[in-house]
Amino acid sequence: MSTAPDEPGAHALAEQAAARLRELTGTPRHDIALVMGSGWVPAADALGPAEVEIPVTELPGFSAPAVAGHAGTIRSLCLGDRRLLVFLGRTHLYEGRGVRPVVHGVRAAAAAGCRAVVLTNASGGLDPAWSPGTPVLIADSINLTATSPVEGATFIDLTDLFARRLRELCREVDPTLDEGVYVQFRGPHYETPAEIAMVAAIGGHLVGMSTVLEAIAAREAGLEVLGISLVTNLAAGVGGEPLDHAEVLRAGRAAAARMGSLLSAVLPRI
Ligand code: 8IG
Repeated sequence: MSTAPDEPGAHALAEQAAARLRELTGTPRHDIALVMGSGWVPAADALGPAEVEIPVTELPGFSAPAVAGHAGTIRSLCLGDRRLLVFLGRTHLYEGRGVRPVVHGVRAAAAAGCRAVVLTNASGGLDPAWSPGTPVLIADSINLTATSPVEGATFIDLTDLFARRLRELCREVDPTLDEGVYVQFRGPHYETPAEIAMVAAIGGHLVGMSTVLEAIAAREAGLEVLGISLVTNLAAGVGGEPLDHAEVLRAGRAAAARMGSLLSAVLPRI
């Protein structure tokens, strides 16, 4: 995306956001960032009360999220000896503002000192065994957005995009957790059954509209990435039911307690 010559670059803008975050939280650095997707806000509540909660629009480079169920605030809180930065809501590529705003939170978190990011989302599942409300670890991903957050000829290794170490930590806490390959579409429409058949053919297990571009930006910034997807519906044509955003939010609320205790157990060990 082209920008005016006097506009700050993406990384400079992230530095500005981190500086303002330090002022507003009175905290010199944060350790772990969490991005809470659709239906994940109740799980964020389970981490404990925010010491500071800031509307994202108070920080340079953020805009108010457009989607119901995406709160658009940032919390700072301590869990054990870790200082968490929790983003309630995210910017999606389908909002049409380009890639930079989609990954700005991750870049701001990196500039704020975070060494790891937990990216959560809600998704459609291709495996009929995943009933709505099933959490699945993201083992790898396929980017079908036809874009990248990386600007210029910077070649980022994505061999271990979603850190094996962090998936194994999650499985020590909950050995029943399944894993799968997450496929990011631009959206905002859901897929056709033919597209879901394509996803199955190329090795995908989960479909959604977020996370992969953020994970790439996080790797560029040197963060470890944990991805957890909450399957809230069967992908188009798998279950025979039409897809519905209200169903997504309901499944999130129902799974919140399990997700909250998983995160509370895993975060202190990251
Ligand atoms: I929740 O079935 C949720 N998000 N692309 N497809 C895509 N995104 C989703 C889906 C889905 N369910």
